Amino acid sequence: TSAQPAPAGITFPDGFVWGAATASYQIEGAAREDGRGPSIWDTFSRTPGRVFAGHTGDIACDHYHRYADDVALMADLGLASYRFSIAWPRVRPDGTGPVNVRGLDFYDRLTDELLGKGIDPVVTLYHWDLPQTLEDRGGWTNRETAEAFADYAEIVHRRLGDRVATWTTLNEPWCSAYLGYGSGIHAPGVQDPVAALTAAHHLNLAHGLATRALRAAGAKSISITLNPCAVAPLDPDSAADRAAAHLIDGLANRIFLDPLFKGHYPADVLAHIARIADPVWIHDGDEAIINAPIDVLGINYYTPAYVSAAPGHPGPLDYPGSHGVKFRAPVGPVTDMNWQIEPAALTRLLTRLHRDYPGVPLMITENGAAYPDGPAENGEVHDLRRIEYVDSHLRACHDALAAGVDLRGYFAWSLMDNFEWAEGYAKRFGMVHVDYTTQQRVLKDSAKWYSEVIRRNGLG
Ligand code: GBH
Repeated sequence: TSAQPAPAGITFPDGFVWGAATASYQIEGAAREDGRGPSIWDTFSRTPGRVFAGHTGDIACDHYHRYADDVALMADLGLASYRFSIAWPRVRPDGTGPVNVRGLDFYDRLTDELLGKGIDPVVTLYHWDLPQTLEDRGGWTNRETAEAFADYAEIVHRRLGDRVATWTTLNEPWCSAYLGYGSGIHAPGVQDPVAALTAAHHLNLAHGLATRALRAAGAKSISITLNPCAVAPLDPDSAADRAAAHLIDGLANRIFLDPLFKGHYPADVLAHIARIADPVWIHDGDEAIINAPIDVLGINYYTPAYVSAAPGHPGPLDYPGSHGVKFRAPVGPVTDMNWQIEPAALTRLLTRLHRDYPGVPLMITENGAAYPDGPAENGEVHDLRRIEYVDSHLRACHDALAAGVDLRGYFAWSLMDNFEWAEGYAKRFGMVHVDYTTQQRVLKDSAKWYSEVIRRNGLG
């Protein structure tokens, strides 16, 4: 075999959006401040055994107090956009009822700080921190949570809509539904396939109702972020493996994408659900609400999945009713999450979405890698593997563009090291290193490299 040629330089289209992303519970801290109510992640992380080493988001990156310094860092990097999420329990501590103005004030200050530095704020309304009061009434298994979400969306828009153009309803409803209520590895930690499927529908409905409210309020750009599973049959020549992949594609992807863009759940997905329970939670007219037009589809991508038919295999709890399906263990290089690295799977995913759901522009709203970067030494962190990960995935994005995919931008996950959910602070996804003792921020090599990518709008 001959040596690989050095990859050629590539340039992205004019106006390609370069950003970085975070989420409220993962960075803010200040969990009991300024009238914030508890979220399901406060409850979950304070429950022994749920999160690695008992870590919580009580302090996290203390971004609530350090937001101005953090925005200055973003400006140093040359970010055009910053994707952050709003904590529902800061805005409405009980999910419904009184509005907590001091919570809105924080996002108002953050928005103005960003705009003052020429950075476009991209708001996600829900990145998993559901008010605990709503969970006490069933959380996402309760249809009323979807209605409460639309009210909350309108409240936030009323305060920020004059300055925030881009609104994302939900981040990764698959995770909220299936990790929250299926496998229970995320808050609220429920293990119940029926609850998981019910939650998936109510999350879809929440998106549709919020989209309607935001549209009526004049929101400029509305989107949802999904984490489509880049699933493929382990043996493409095996009909049984192809059927297994189709089942997972239905439960992971088409259950969200089809009502969103086609106005109805796929027949095979409905039949699958019906084998588990009578889906009485899907009401006439719901699919039409979910089908409201959106302006952008956000895609979070990290890793592919290869599945095979394995009769008798229990199947993962985060895919309700998937017994007989086996996920292959990662092959080849993996990140610190043990997630297989395969940039070409991102190109395939984007091409497929563009083909099957044409007409909606796509945005990479998260992509990145965890590596156990050592503590900063002499103000430096050498995270070459993260640079390689992002470089190769940007090339995969460029390949999708070349194939005609309407991809508008890329947000790195994450701006800084943060609370990685069930993994606590043990996994570091940041381009900026955070010392959790001193709260000192240090630009990793990847941050410096990324700012150069942004400056030249491409890769050398
Ligand atoms: C995102 O979730 C979140 O939006 C973000 O908050 C989080 O910090 C970030 O990613 C990093 O985790 O376990 O081998 O089957 C991503 C969640 C990751 C869930 C990939 C499904 C499948 C890989 N997804 N995972 S595997």
